[in-house]
Amino acid sequence: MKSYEVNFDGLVGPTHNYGGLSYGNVASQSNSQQSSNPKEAALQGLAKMKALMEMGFQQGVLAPQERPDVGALRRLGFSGTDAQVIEQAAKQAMPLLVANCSASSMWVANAATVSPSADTADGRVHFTAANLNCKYHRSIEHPTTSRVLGAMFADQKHFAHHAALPAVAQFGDEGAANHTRFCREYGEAGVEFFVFGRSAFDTRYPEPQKYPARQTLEASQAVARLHGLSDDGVVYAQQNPAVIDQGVFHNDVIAVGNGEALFYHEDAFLDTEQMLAELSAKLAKCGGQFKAICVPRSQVSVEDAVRSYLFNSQLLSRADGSMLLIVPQECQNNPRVWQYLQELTRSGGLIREVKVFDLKQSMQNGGGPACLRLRVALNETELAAVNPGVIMTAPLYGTLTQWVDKHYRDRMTESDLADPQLLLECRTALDELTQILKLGAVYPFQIN
Ligand code: SUG
Repeated sequence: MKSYEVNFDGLVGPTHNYGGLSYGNVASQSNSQQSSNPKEAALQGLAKMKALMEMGFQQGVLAPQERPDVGALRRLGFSGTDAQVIEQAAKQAMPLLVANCSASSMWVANAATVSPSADTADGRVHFTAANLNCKYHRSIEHPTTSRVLGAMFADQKHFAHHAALPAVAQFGDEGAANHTRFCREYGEAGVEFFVFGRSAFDTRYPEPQKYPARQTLEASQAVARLHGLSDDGVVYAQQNPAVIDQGVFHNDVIAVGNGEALFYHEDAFLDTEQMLAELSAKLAKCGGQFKAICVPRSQVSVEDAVRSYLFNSQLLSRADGSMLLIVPQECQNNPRVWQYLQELTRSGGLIREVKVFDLKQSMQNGGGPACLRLRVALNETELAAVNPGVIMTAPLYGTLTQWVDKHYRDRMTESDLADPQLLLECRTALDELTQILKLGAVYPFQIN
């Protein structure tokens, strides 16, 4: 049976803004308080989805969340009508209003961890919504994420959904941003690679000194258990704490895998040799041949990797077995990274082509091409069981761009978030969106 990697991209929500909310994420911190352009952000994301669809890849779309999150503000003690809740929060605790307005659900690599049916004990595709417990503004995403994923992958014969892990730092889980899968074919059993930043219960693992390590080993192990993965089908590796301290807040800022290949920076991991040997041995048991593509620090420094987001790229398989790298424009703007990419594609290795996308609006908050997509490997039967409303087509692209043009503002600053009109605009837009994507009622304002 045919199988595919389907990329579900997060549609940028109407409140996209630069809140400076993510300590440890260099772009988020350095662009704090700049004015944003939500309309441009959403159109940039849609342009990438359309381009991949036109290249022949399977492409889907994941809906944004309701923001401002008035329910979350109420849980923090603000009361009255919805407009009064926003007004009080703006007056008394602007940082809380900003956090409750974040459009951060666009980075759907953090929405969930997904295990394809070929890897799981019950032969279903498993999803665990990420608790995103390290940052308040992201920790409020998972209830709606679960409802949206449930509406997209509703058929229980093929899809199993797990609630987010306990919402404590010891089980900090950032979803697919710290998870990669290696396989020969997408439909065959593979090796799931879980990368963690620290251990919550075992003091032998070193920790970063400056910035938080968001993903714990214990969270990764819990997800592997929930999904029914076999020991032979799993490899755990620790991120180098020194790179977390340089701004690598997720492993997908310094490594990306696809098929049998791992493209990574020399300084990305601890115990790299042992990890490569384990990946190679376990993939061989699945009939695959592991291929490591290491980028040496002498050619690209960690700083350049973080600035350019070279590794936050999408590594895609082409029909002839070679691979294509989707990178953000920031890679082209960095002479050392661009030089490296020229040499890489000319070398006759696995990665033959690089395509550049302008995703500046998202990049300025630390979200590149890979952050914006959730990969779901599906066989033909499973793909047919996905809600067809969320699969990208030329007409859907047209409808969504019109929807963005109609509802989104082209400028947003902190003071705009206090405008009670913004809440109404967002709800009107999202109500229409659930009809476009045929999701049913998934937002708090639709179900409460
Ligand atoms: O969690 N930025 C996100 C970026 C997530 C990127 N995802 C992956 N690497 N997969 C984060 O730090 C910034 C929001 C703000 O500052 O307004 C933010 O949440």
